[in-house]
Amino acid sequence: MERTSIAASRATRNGEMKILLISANVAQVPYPVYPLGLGIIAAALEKAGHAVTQFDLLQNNRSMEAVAAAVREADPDIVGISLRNIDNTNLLHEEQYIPCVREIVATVRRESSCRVVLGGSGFSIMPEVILDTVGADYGIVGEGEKLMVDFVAEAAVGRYPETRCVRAAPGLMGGEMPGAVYDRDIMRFYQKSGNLAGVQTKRGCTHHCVYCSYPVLEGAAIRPRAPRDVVADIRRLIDEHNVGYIFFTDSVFNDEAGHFREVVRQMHREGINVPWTAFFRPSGLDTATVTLMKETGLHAAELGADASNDTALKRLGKCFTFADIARCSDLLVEQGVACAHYYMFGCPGETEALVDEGIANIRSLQGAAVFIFMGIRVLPGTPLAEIARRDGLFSDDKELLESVYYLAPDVDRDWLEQRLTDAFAELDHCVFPPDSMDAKLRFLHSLGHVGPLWDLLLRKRNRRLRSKKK
Ligand code: B12
Repeated sequence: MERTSIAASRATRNGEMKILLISANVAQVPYPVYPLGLGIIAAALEKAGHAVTQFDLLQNNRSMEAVAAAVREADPDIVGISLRNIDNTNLLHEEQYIPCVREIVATVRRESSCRVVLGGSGFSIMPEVILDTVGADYGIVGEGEKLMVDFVAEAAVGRYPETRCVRAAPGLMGGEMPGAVYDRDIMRFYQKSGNLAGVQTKRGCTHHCVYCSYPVLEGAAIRPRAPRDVVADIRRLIDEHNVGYIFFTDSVFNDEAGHFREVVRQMHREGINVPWTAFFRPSGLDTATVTLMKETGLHAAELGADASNDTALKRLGKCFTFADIARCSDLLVEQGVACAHYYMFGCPGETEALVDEGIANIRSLQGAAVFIFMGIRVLPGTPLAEIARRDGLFSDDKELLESVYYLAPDVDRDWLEQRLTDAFAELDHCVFPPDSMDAKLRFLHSLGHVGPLWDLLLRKRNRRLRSKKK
């Protein structure tokens, strides 16, 4: 630890520091998302006895004047910035969020000489490059609650880390992963877009999908939270915040080890029945499990299918086939659970013939909504990054901050865009480009509709099918 004289510590005798936490996320696709990571860091800092103020940039209309005012009002010893997204991962309509974080850091600097610490999933994917680009002092990579508390405790006595990036080996267990402090005002703002709130039931991902950063972010082993703690979070959201819909933010909800069953049983025991959704892998479900989940409020399932033909599924590192996807989708649909699938085209190994096979497979699905992406965002630390480097898509990791997308060399980009447009234009339940429904979503949310709402696509389609039959 280095001792510093830049900003003298102003900790009180009992070590209490004033911390301003800023959520830098301004993404509104597919809808604005409550800053759960920020709330968890706030919970850990409050528990350690510090005075925490949470500030949300989107709630404040992205105003840098509001950031400046928040810094003046909080007069913080340390500012922590949560960076959730680098970009919107939509090759056809790219949005970059890092310039906005640079502006926040510059604004904080104008108002205060306090240390600025970055964290969050977006940050943790490319920490060094982002730290340099936005000009913050330190960064905490990975799960931040313990390291941020340690950082603040050291700062209170004027000690700071020697390296600018501090890394958490993902390892917090059970009760060490606190529930969030959901800020009342911030929550009220996010409730206007679907009245959803995120809850985490575990961390870690045991899958090996070649493009995915989840194991990099959360580690490759499942670390469950106690089901009782998860249910306590849900209760607080319902009773204290009047939240109407829960999104379980786990990488995959239905883990092979079956922790999800424990969570669902606990919800059932405690009489929870609130609409909820989560990401599911398309295997390991049966009628009895779906029935129990429905009794706790399961309303919609998002299937991380990702590729639409068996060759691409294998090359992505998936351990299921398209037949498995269709079977799981049918099971959910038959049980009355709204089901959405996500597919990427241009996967490794894909040819134009395989694209057509994938389109036919998607068109054969019954009663599910489908979101279609073109290209795969290349993220460092993933096997896809190595494939993309070999294919000459980039040479230095720094370039990955500017969006680099993988598209199979045997598939022509213009051909693919036209093919996907033609294939799905007439189908209400198939969304391409993936953001083409966002304006409609915003309108429905503004009318007070609750949830992610893509199930409305299905209702519209089913209405049309019914009227055709008459
Ligand atoms: C669930 C999820 C969603 C859900 C959210 C549902 C909801 N209502 O909450 C949905 C499906 C809506 C979604 C949408 C999108 N998502 Co998303 N999502 C996730 C996922 C799986 C979990 C996020 C989460 O809540 N985790 C739980 C919280 C507690 O963890 P956390 O925020 O990371 O916080 C921890 C640390 O990061 C750290 N930390 C956080 N803040 C701070 C601050 C400080 C100061 C410190 C020190 C530490 C720290 O400590 C926290 C506790 O340990 C992540 C992948 C992942 N495994 O992280 C992707 C992820 C965040 N999403 C991503 C993306 C791109 C998107 C979309 C843009 C995709 C799209 N085109 O639609 C949108 C944007 C949504 C928005 N408006 O922001 C990317 C972001 C990377 C990038 N390329 O920019 C990720 C990382 C996935 C990936 N591709 O790698 N998403």
